[in-house]
Amino acid sequence: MRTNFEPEFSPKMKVKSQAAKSMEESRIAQPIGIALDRFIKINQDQFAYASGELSQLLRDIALASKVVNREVNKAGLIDIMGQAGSINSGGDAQQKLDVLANIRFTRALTKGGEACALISEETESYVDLSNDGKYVIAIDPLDGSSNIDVNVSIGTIFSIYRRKSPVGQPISDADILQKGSEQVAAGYILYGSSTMLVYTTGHGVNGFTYDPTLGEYFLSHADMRIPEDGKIYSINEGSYNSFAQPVKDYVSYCKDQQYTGRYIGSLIADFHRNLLKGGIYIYPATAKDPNGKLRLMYECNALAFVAEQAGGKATNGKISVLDIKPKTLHERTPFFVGSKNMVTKAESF
Ligand code: P6P
Repeated sequence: MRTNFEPEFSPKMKVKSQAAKSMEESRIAQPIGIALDRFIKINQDQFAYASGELSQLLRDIALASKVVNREVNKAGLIDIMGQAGSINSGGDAQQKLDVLANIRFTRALTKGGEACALISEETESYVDLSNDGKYVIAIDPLDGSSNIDVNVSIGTIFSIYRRKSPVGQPISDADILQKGSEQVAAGYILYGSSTMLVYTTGHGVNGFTYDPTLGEYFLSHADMRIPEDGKIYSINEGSYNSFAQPVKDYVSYCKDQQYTGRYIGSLIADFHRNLLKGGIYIYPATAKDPNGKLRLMYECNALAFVAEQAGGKATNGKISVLDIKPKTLHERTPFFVGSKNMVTKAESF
């Protein structure tokens, strides 16, 4: 597959990246086609106090995603389909790719040395990476893994926090149970018809498409903004009978407005489509999941940060997700995320 961007080395690109340098202070995006490494380097200056560790951390995550992407793309070919036979902290049957993705991201982040602790859906407690890294990572290595065997897009979700306790001290709850508003970076990788890395460091949101023939991510969606309004609502209406009345009323409102129902059953796929086209994704409290199904620390916080940085909104139905003080690692929260005006409308119910 030929990439339709100019590869990094073309002289014209050099000129553009000079131009890009002059824009580095603004949120105006760098030129489409710039390679992820160059983009990170140019924008590193926006992180005055980061002497490169955050940049290295983003590179470590991108590297692990390339390995996972390769495994996801051949899942049907070698025997890593189906269940690993083990159970994760949430009681979900672990798919082999879940386990593999968790190993890959943990290994990349451990080797990178920038993260001192790792919070993962796949491990009961946090993992102390016993190094002097300045950052704490919360990650869902492979969300929507029940979709693997049916070839539906799946994703990795990550949040990056600054360590609070002094380096050299043991990791404390203050380092681990941080509010989403404390994130310094967050994003996701979508293993879909193409593989994309979408992330923010608090200066807008940018999307990179992976070119497997070059083994590189290239900027394909610069300065992503979610439309303030949308006509797509994503919710599992199979649980309709156990929704709270206001949620039922909002779903009826969506039908009255003749919105389109789109629910892939893979959070990242639904979120990404709504980010591009406008829409709302809702996973409310249900009889089965009275606090909602999605996890605050390694699913909702990251997507809430991305959504808000793209001009959208994310709440638990009452307050911003980013303001929720986590009490436990794997706690769940109701989740309303997407176009600002749609989330506000849903809250009004
Ligand atoms: P339900 C996948 O298991 C997941 O965590 C999200 O990716 C997805 O949006 C949601 O759960 C689907 O859950 O209960 O609607 O099948």
